[in-house]
Amino acid sequence: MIVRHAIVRPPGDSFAEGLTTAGLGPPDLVLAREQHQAYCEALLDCGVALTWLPADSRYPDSTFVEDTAVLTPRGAVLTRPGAESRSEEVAAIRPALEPFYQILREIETPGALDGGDVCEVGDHVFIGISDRTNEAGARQLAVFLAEEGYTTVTVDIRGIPGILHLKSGLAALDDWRLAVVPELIAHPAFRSHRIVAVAPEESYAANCVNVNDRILVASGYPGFEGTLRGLEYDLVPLDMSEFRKMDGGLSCLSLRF
Ligand code: CIR
Repeated sequence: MIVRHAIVRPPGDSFAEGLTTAGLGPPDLVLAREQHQAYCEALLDCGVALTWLPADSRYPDSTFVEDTAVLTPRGAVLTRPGAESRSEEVAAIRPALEPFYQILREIETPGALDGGDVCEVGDHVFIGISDRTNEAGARQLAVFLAEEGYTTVTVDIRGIPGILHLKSGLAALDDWRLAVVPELIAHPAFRSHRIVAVAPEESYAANCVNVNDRILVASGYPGFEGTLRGLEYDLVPLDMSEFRKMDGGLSCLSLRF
């Protein structure tokens, strides 16, 4: 997919009050903002135009904009986040999407869905069933995506430690190759794709993002970086330490379309 545009929102003053299970201590807000700035510059370098939303301290997790919508070249779906504290983030993102999409479809109750559970690979989409995304939410999204010509399959990630969303453990390196954490490698949903295994001690690095044929990758994971370089991917390593403390990764920080 060619990425022409991305929506980003820097972390607000309440960032440290967001949801987390990482157990890595509180994030340093100044450093988080620097890392966010570097992330935005990397997107610009990849030829992406940015919509830079103002920080919104009403919602501590609102820098993780990816969870609020599912965007494809063919349509847009506003999500219904599985965490109560994040539900209002969707209304806050809507005005930023309206200039780009005539129709914004919506996940409705009893469906729950976080964008981090949705991984598009060519015309095929993996939808994670997680503590945030339920079967009803996945079914609603699958119907919308089928109308846009996508096939979908669900992947149940509940109970896998350290994997909040499907994309915490899975990334599309291109239209046929996936980066996958050990716990998901044998999943039948990935049988027809090429797999790049991420070592267990480097699991966090699985959340990488292809932006116009460059791969944004978390820095500090030399094994994974070496593997990708060996496969001749053009890498952009970025320090994600402060977002990791809040269970966030590279994909979560933007809505790309
Ligand atoms: C949360 O728990 O919702 C945030 N602290 C982290 C969200 C990360 N988003 C993502 O993986 N797409």
